[in-house]
Amino acid sequence: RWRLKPKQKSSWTTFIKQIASFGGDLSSLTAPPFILSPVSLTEFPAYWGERPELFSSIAEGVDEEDRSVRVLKWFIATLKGQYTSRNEKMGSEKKPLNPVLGELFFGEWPETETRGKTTLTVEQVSHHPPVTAYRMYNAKSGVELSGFSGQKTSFSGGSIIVKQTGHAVLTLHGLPSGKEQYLITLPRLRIDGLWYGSPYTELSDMSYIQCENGWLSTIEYKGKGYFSGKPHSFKAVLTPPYNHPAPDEHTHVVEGTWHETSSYTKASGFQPELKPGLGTPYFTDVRGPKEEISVKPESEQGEWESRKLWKMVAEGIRSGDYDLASKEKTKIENQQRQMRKDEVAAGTTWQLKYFKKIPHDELYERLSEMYNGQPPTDEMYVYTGPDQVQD
Ligand code: 0T9
Repeated sequence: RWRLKPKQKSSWTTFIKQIASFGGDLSSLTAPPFILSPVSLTEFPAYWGERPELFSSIAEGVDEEDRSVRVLKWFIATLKGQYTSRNEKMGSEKKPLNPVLGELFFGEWPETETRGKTTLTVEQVSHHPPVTAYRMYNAKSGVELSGFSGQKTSFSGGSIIVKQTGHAVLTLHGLPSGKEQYLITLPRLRIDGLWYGSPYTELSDMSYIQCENGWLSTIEYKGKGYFSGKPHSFKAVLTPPYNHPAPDEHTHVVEGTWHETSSYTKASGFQPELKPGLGTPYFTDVRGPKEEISVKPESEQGEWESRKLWKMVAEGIRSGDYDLASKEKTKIENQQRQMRKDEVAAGTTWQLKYFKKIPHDELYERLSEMYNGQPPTDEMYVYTGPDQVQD
């Protein structure tokens, strides 16, 4: 069952034992070279946009119910990219580069006949612990996603358990009925397969998509051996607001696997009108290709942009020159340490460029109480860059 060569095996075992006894911020541990990814965590928010048609067409929903279905569909369709794409591309889950404070990532999914341009802005807003803020916006449809992402990790039963801190807010601007917002919570992860040297991610527990008008999707995640026996299984139930006149007829249940297909197991009397190309017998079918984000070449990027900043480290990892990778990584870390020292000496602090931290997200406070009693204390990073929407 081992996928590793004997020499890798011993360094891997040492690393896993270190994780097991450490149980804190994994980003600070030194992992064996073969598990390193050349991609920084600041690139991960791009997974939200890799089904651009599903994202922009949320605004085409004819009413709250239709739009809630579309938000759920888009969300489920992003999970494959978010949680299995490293396995597909690199053979296993890998340790991403740990972003530096102020690291930036920009990209877009260009306009086509069927959709407007979607842009992504990402900024690393904290280094220890790592926190990434992001904002994705499609001006033509008025669909905007804002959020931030951090992780709390622990070790249990041979797996790394990752509780995601942070949440996302999807806003529909410019609907005839006014602004409409959805609060999206994030699932819990388990990194399995550690002892065999081939880590992969499984999702567990529940996550929620709460529309401020009362429509609520409750998504339950199970792995192999639970309700379907298949890995990457989920069941989503979308329910209408409590005062809806016909709640049962308007409850939707979708079941399947988030990396392949899912279908309605209880369709409401209502079925969303789907655009050509979006309609299949499935609720989601993500077996086909997704669309990766377009990013400017490194030669046109600024010094703080992720791929330029990590260029040499990534080159070292990609080519197997781990001495180069580690030398270049040390350079970046030393520069960072020096900057922090200089700030202390000057009595200044690092200023974020595209986001502003607020201690309490008003939407989170208002909506989180509606479904799972989470204490309303979550902060938020509000986008302050160009192209902001006033409504
Ligand atoms: C937000 C996502 C997140 C980031 C990653 C836990 C993890 C860092 C955070 C949660 C995205 O929207 C979705 C997907 C994968 C998550 C990563 C998987 C992972 O293993 C890493 C952690 C920090 C490690 O690198 C652990 C070390 C190693 C033993 C695993 C290969």
